Amino acid sequence: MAAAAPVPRPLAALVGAALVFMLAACGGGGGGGGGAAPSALGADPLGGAPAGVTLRERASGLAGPWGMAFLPDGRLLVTEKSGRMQLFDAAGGRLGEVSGVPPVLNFGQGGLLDVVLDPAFATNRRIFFSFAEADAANPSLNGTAVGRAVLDPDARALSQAVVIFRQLPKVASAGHFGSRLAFDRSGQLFVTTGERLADSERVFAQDLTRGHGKVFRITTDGAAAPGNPALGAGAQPEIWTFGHRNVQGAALNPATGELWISEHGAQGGDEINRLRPGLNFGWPVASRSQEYETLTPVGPNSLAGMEDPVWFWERIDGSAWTGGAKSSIAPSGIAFYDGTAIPEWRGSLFVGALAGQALWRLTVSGDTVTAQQRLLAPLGERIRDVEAGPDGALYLLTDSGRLLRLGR
Ligand SMILES: [Ca+2]
Repeated sequence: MAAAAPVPRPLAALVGAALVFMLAACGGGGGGGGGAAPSALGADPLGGAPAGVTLRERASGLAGPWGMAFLPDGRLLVTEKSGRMQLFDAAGGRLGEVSGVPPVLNFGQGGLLDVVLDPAFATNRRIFFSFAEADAANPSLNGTAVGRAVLDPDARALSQAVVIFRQLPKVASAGHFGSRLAFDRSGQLFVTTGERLADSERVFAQDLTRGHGKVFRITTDGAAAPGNPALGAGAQPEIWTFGHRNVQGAALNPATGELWISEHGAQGGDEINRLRPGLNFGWPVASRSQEYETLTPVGPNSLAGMEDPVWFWERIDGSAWTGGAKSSIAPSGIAFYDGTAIPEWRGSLFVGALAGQALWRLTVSGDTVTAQQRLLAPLGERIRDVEAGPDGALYLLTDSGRLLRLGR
């Protein structure tokens, strides 16, 4: 594969630029916490970022925020893993809970996960959300599912909620549900999942008759989308790509219209992949991961007929692996920056890191990543989701319950 060797970034290089971390007043009732006065962090949390970019806290006190979607009026829907959906105004004021979210399975890594708007939201007010769902007949079994509902004109309640898609078969596991949602340019919906973590389950990421470790592409009614690849007899027709481990980031590349995803490796081997229909992304046959317990490689780095990632991490700080135990950034939500407010960032892919407690900026040229930059490491936050806002800023959700705005 052709990814350039990652460049170590000494901490000293992160210090000294003219950038100030601002704690904006936390607006709105129930926001919880929130410093009132702007305060300097004392060091540049963005190392190398353009001058004048600031990080501000817009809200805090969320309980396990997981996904977000901007409404056309600038208000923001935020999911919480427990099953709540919250609405914020443009300034980060909490407007309250959105009622009518169907019950979800809040278990292990599962819960209420991502949320996206219908491309025709302005006229149909439909939203889609992914979540973990227990099996109706056997509650020990579970899987990822996708719901659709109509948001009322005040954006305070859902109605007409239906489940349009289920990852099948359901299995007994607390891990690796994925899940992100993204629409393509033709109005079809990508649904990312995971391979359910257990050694006995992960092999099925290579099994086209099962929903483990797949990215699906469906219509807004949940059927297999037109144009999906023909993958042979017995293959689930909703499958777009396979051989994935746990896909918790997904974004359409604005330059090409193709879906890019982030994917957790095991011990090391976190990936960014560019998807094309019918391709096999290798897990658990080819990877740059090590097994957690033994540190033995999970297959070779590459195999014929399987896709290498466009970018990978084998060390938590982005440095090159030189032997011994690998480490993981644990990538979650991703977003391409297509705004005009920060021209230097146009075309970049931003990747939130959980274990890695950073925001990675990848410079993308065509189908390849040409450089990486590790941002916000001094902040010490697990970054769960990243979205580009209508104001040209980046919005971040942290596991500590904060909504952050990074922009001018
Ligand atoms: Ca892979």
